[in-house]
Amino acid sequence: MTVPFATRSLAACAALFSAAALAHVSLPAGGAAAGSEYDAAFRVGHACTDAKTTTGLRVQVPQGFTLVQAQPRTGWTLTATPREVTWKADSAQTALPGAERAEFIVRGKLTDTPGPLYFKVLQTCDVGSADWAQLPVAGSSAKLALPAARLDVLPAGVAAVDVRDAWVRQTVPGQSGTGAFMKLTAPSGARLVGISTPVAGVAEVHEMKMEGDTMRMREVPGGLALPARETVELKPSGLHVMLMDLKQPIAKGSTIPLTLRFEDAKGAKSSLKVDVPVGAPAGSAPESHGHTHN
Ligand SMILES: [Cu+2]
Repeated sequence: MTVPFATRSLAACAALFSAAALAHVSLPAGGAAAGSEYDAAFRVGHACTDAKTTTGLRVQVPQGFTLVQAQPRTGWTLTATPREVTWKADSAQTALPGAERAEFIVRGKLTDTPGPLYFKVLQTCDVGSADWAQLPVAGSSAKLALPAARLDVLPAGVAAVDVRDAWVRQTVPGQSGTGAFMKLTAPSGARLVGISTPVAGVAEVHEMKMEGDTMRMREVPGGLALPARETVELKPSGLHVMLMDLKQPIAKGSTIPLTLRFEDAKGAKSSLKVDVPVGAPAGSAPESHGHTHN
């Protein structure tokens, strides 16, 4: 069925609107290493209900986070005490428009004890305010209307990297290699330096490069850099994980365990094990050309 253009663009607008309405003041997923110095970047992606701009943000510093410094914002007044950091727009002109995203960054030293930390954030707007201060209730999975920002403090060796929308391409009989795709975000920055899986003899991160008229792939030299808080997407015809020397067919409906190994800027090693479903997710564009390796 063909969707008329007008209907499709309306649907896209509705999707954008609802995503904005559901957004929270939050920290990037992926967590942070216990004992590390961490830039908590609070993302504000919308104003309060019925408001047009965000005019202030107050972050309560939880136990387990020792404030080092807060990042000033042009046109805003910053006040910081060990327990509280506040930014306030100097005028309506410097307030944050509802449709704009911004990060408010607080650097601190994290506790050595792994576990979740919750930052309560009060967002004030041209009209009203939103108190992002609700904590999860033990034993309840009910969705909170105004959740506090959560940070997962991770034990040593567990990678502070968020892995999303991962999938592995299924194989046809006789195929010896395939690709794995995902979105990776490292809140504090990291480098993907190795991959392993029991289903493949070799697993590498590949990049695609034009050589004359030919698209070729090769292993990313020195590992794949994941800049802090930037999402790096591995996708068909772009960066990808190449699984070679397959030991079994990769069947749709199964899952493939992948172990991703990372290093941070100081050389500290960590890893993450993910179970990746086989088959392109619904809505993703099918690959237009074959994926060969040489
Ligand atoms: Cu490849």
